[in-house]
Amino acid sequence: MNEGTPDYRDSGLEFPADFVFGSATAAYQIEGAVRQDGRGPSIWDTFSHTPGRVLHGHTGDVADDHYHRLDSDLDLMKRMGLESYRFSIAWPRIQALGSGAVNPKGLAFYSRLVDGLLARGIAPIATLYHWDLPQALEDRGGWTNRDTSHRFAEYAHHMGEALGDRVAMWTTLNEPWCSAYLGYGSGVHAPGITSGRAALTAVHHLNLAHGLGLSALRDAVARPATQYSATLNLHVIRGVEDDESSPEAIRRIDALANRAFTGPMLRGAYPDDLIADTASVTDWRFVRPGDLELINQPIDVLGVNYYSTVTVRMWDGRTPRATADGHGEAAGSPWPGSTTVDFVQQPGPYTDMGWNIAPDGLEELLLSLREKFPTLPLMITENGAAFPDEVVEGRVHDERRIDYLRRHLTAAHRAMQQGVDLRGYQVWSLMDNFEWAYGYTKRFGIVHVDYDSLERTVKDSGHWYGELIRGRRIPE
Ligand code: IFM
Repeated sequence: MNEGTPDYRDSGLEFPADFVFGSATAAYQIEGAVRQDGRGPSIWDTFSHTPGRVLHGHTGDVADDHYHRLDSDLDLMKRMGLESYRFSIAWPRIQALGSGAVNPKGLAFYSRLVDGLLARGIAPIATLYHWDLPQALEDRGGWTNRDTSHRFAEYAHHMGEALGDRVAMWTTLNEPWCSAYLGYGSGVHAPGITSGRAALTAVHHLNLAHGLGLSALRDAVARPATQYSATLNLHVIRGVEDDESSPEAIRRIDALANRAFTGPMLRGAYPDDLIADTASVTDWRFVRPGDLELINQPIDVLGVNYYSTVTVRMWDGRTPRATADGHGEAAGSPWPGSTTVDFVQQPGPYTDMGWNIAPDGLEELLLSLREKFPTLPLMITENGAAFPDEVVEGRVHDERRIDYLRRHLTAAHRAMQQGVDLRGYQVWSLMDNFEWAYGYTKRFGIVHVDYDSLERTVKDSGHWYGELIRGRRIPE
């Protein structure tokens, strides 16, 4: 590889012995069994059953039927050689209405999952919230209601008590950006609300839930080696060459997408420019005295989800706007107070999501996090690509996914060589699954799922990843 202009297609690069290679999923995307064993409805059940919300009317009712195939899925992970498995817990399985007594059958499922992982030598990484809010809480305002943050802390405490002796690493929230801005701003995700004010209120209550949840977990867990984290989908934002408006657009999107979370969580303050940019939308009076101290809890690792970059400029109101920002046709805007930022089509190649493949963005992100938070260890908690894979004579030849993974692992390795304290990498995703508003039309798995028979087939990328884990180096 030429050091001047890396193409990131490297092989042979070695990873340290304690670097954890695994893969990730989320409850609603794989479990199915949505009405079984006392699980209550979540906002994604409601949303997906509302006509027009999800492509082809797909729902998570069956998904990968992981709930019923737990043991064989665990065996599959073991055969693939995974060292960790990042899963999420469906809050409505634990508390059907989002509060009150816990459902023993819900707990039993996750307890069996954690035991099954440990028995196979796979470290459990548990996410408490990956978007499936109990519908009963949404009926009282969801993340726009401060009480939801307190209910989340109660749920976190229950989970810490139940699984805290065995879970290696806890993550409070997955991608609160999506929960807040896509759920309450653009409305392309559940609960489908389109209000800038609601989105910013949700941002704060999600941050508060993170802080309260982390404290509640720590109180409940006695295991000294346990690690605590949050997972953010930080945006890598680029400007349009020679466009004078780009720096302003970059600053605005950085404030909304990145610093709205890293500010309170890691520095104990919302950025002044974020408050100013959104002044026409809200006065932020939902931030009460003492909240920022509650949110600013120490974490052991920051989870980083990375897929692609965005390129922005300010829209002048006259010329036609460029493209949307890769999150589907939005009725509302996911950018409260900055709706005139224009998201420009980026150079390819692209994945099946239309997202540009940019491993340099991952290297840049990891380096910039090290610069901003020098003592904070990082873990890539999601990275991967959707392609339209097919099983042909029992095999899935997903060369493009292997290429994507190779290039992003090369980027991660390069960042580590430059001093980034990166602890692990979790491929998104273990298996094809319900891709939210896109239903089952986008395949991210390193394992193929036939949605008629639910048969699993390890893709070539899954075999390649297994080889990487065994050798601790990027294979040919
Ligand atoms: O499928 C999602 C996941 O739930 C959260 N991060 C991004 C993935 C791909 O869109």
